Amino acid sequence: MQQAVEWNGRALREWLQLYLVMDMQSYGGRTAVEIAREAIDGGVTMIQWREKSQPLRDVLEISKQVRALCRGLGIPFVVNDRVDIALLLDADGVHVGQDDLPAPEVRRLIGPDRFVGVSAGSWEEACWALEQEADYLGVGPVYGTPTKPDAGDAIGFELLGRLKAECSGIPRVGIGGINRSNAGLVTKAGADGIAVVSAITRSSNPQEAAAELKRLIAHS
Ligand code: TZP
Ligand code: MG
Repeated sequence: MQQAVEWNGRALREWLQLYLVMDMQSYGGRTAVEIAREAIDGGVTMIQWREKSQPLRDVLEISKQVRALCRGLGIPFVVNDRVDIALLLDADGVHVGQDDLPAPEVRRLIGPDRFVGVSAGSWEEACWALEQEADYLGVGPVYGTPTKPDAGDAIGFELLGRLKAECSGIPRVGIGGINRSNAGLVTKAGADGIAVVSAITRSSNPQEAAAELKRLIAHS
């Protein structure tokens, strides 16, 4: 089996620039694989597979295709929560929330060649993730979002700013309600990049949507 991508903190910061978080839903006549392909063509720098509701045999079938696409195009592929699926797909990384397997346990399972991202919505959660030696932080929800109704209240920019000032060594990506109207503000506030679901997957043109977001963060 091919090795996972070579990674380090610097590579992670680059991959976090425009991080697409997606599930297996089709939209606008496009399959998930087509959405991923167009998004990568538009400039997406990393993909997280986050599928929580579908039967696992279907999840595996579609996620294998997205994984293969990413591998072919040199785009890192991350699995949300499911270490078993990450291992089956030979993913490059795993992303966990505060209530999922702790990062050190994830690392024990996936080995040193893959990275672990952890979600944080407060300073305390970020400190905990740092103690757990997370490789990057997903910070949010920056804005409220219907995509994840249980994400909690919007936290705004304060945590991103504080992390930049006090923990600049940890790569961090903002998530939650980010779109073309606010993307530049998130990177300006201290994020290395933005993670989005609907701004790309629910766009009538995922490639253009990704390209526009990329332009906005590049000029922030
Ligand atoms: N974690 C915090 S908010 C969120 C996740 C997975 C959903 C973000 O979705 P959208 O559509 O980009 O607001
Ligand atoms: Mg989770």
